[in-house]
Amino acid sequence: MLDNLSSALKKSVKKIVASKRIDKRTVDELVKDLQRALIQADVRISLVKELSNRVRERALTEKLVLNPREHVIKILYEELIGILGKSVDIPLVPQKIMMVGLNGSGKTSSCAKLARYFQKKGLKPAVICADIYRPAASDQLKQLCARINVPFFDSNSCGQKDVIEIVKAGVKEFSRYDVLIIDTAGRHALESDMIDEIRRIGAEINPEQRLLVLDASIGQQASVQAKAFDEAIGITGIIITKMDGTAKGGGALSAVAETDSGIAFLGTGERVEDFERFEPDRFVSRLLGMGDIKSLIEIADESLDKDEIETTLKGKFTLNDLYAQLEALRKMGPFKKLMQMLPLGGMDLNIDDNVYQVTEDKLKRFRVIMDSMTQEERNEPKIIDGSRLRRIAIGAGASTAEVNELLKYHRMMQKLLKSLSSGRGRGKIPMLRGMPLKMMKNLK
Ligand SMILES: Nc1nc2c(ncn2[C@@H]2O[C@H](COP(=O)(O)OP(=O)(O)OP(=O)(O)O)[C@@H](O)[C@H]2O)c(=O)[nH]1
Ligand SMILES: [Mg+2]
Repeated sequence: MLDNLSSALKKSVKKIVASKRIDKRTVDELVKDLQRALIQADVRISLVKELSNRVRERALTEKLVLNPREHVIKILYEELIGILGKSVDIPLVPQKIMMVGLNGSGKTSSCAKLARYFQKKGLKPAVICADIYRPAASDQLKQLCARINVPFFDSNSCGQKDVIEIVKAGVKEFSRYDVLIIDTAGRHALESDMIDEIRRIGAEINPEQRLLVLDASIGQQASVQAKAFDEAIGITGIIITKMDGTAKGGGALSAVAETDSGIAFLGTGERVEDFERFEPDRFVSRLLGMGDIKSLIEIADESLDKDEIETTLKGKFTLNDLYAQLEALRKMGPFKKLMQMLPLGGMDLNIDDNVYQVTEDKLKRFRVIMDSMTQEERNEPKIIDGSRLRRIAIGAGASTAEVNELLKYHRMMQKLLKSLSSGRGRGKIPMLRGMPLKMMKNLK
């Protein structure tokens, strides 16, 4: 998603991280790169200019709270959220949602995606097709709904031909469901008969949400459409689809951010699961390669004991700690994925791939080898010399190479965790604070 923009921004961040000093030249270069990247993503030129002025001004005049590099990255992050991010919350409550938008924008696909979204959140969705003009429309939606086990209603379900009658019958039929999603027919342009029809459906069922579906490839034009639909029928939120297939997504996001409407969801592919809530901070973090900090904190909160981590990070990290740590990490999911979620984790950290490949089998082997060590050796692996190594290997029925592998692995983790814990600031998860810029340095 927005690969070009993202790689350009990541490159800029990398340059900042690598620069020895943050001076006017560095900032000017950053601003130039930023302008190029945003204009290519179809962000309005005057908006790009405003943003670059602000970045330049803030980077050079604001009082430093962080180190200069972190300071500039923070400004970049905040300013990008300022132009790309205007989100709206669709509450997880029983409600009726009407989907509107021009032809081919992705309404029908998004109905199914949205249904699945609510389903995953534990609500019972049902879908009503109010597109009576395109014969294939009903089948398309019906198939999508069947795939995700969501009940579906259309003109065939009630024998009605009139859109209002169909919707009325559908709402009645699905009175026991939590979230009713109503697909409507699109038109090539904002035509009065479409507006009239949507208005009539709206007046009949009074939906809590009227979501406008926009194709990301329209870029800056998104604001024109958003304003027009909002004036005509009142929009409560926007879904931007096909973020995966266009370089102009940044233009669409920034254009919407300038209107009164907020973005609720993004469509990121053709599959029903290619759909996500639009959360500006997460979105921009990802664009910058700063990882999904919030997600990581959530996952970590669920599966790790904070005090345990604190102790591990503060202490000297023995082999015993390694074992406990590995088990905890295993609970959190693939380590590589976790590393990518860390701030700046998307960048090449130059960590040996072995770090990621701790399989369950290997864990068991490591355990057996550790069992063959004395308490002293586990606490102070440095004392393991050649003869101790051989003794441990024999005791564990392992080769000395295997024991060495464990020791090497331990050293690698020790180094990694040490660099993580040396980040400044102590928060919920200490290693997430103080941005691992240091980590990058240490691992280079
Ligand atoms: N790559 C990609 N394709 C999408 C996305 N959303 C929708 N599509 C595709 O876009 C095409 C049009 O999507 P529909 O959901 O049928 O659009 P619609 O607004 O219902 O179209 P009409 O009912 O004709 O107005 C289909 O081929 C979808 O598979 C997306 O997020 N990414
Ligand atoms: Mg459709």
